[in-house]
Amino acid sequence: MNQNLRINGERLLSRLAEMAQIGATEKGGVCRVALSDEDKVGRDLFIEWCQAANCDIAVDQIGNIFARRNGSNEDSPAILTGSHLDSQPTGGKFDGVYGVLAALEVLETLNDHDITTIHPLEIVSWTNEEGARFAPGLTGSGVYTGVFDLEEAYACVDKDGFILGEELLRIGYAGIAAPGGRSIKAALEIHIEQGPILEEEGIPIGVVHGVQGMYWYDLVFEGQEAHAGTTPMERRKDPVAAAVSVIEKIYQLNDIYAPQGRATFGDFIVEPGSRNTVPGKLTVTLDYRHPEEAVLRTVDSEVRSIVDAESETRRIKGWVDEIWYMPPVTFSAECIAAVQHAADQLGYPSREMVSGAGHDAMYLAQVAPTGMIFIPCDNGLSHNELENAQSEDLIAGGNVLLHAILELANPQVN
Ligand code: HGY
Ligand code: MN
Ligand code: MN
Repeated sequence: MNQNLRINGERLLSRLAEMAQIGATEKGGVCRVALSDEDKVGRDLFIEWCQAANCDIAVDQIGNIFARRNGSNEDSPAILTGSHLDSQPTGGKFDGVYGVLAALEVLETLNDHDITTIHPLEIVSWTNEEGARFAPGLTGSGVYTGVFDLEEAYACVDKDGFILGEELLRIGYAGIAAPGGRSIKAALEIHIEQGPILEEEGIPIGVVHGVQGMYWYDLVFEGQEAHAGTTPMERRKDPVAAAVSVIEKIYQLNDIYAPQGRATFGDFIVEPGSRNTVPGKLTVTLDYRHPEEAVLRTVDSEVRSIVDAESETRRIKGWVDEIWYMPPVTFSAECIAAVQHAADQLGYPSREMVSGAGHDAMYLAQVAPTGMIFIPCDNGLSHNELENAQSEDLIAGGNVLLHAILELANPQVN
């Protein structure tokens, strides 16, 4: 009966378009950073759709939103699927949102066809996946799985001095449910690849086997403020000069681990930030990723040595603040198989892959068998307002999610 089941593609596409209006930017992207007014409006719309689909809604103390559809065996553990609604400041229309709305579309399709799964289905929108405003990211799933402490998460402060816990209260999403402990049999997250592989190979479905690991650092360089005109170069304690050589050396270090190593210096905070004053302090953010834990550990120790050596040479204080470490993750064979079966049964070409981007599924994998599905995105572009995905791929992914969930939610009694 279920073999010919397909999602309502038009409904999925129209909801993606409607959600993309919230925080829409001139270049066609979205700005819905975590716990902003725009994030609130997006959350409200998602809950409105879930309530119309007769879901039971729960919001936990870190603002994660769960929408539950009962199964025939109400006491059995649920199949959980979802992603995040928050975006980068210059984000795209599909990063995260696609995983949340494709999950809702699966639930709606089951409603349309009056199909009751054995296991209940829960769809989820996690708080602050991106970490763009409040670092680190994966806050909602990290608190849910016990990796992050709730009070520490509440105390996170953004660049403008706003506090995460207060912003959560302000937008009305400081729920009452204690994070964690929901009874989950398996979890799936569908997402755009955010990289070039699927599109280059002309393959619509990625069967994701795991996620590479990552470090987030603040590289801090502290020198001495001085006059730009009167201070001879040799007398300066210039944090920028130290940072420039550290950055160059880290790029060279990463060349050793090419092509998989990824070094990103995403933000520079200069103090006092006056063009005619030699800066007193420079903070450079570093996001370093690689699929192998041993390489991550080596690079970690090398980065620290490089900062120490260059700071001494430049007669300044330099240090490394480690913001976050996420080890590489391997997903569950059961979930990988369910995704592979669904792609094969639907006749979609697929390929195995490891995710270059971080996802909430990384933390979910610590508490339940977890897997991911990827679809291509144009030019592999993401974290960019021009992010785009093709309708046929968005719909194909939704159908794979539907059938993978049916397999996991209705285990065949042999
Ligand atoms: O940074 C990441 O990998 C994710 O897209 N937030
Ligand atoms: Mn994402
Ligand atoms: Mn992202």
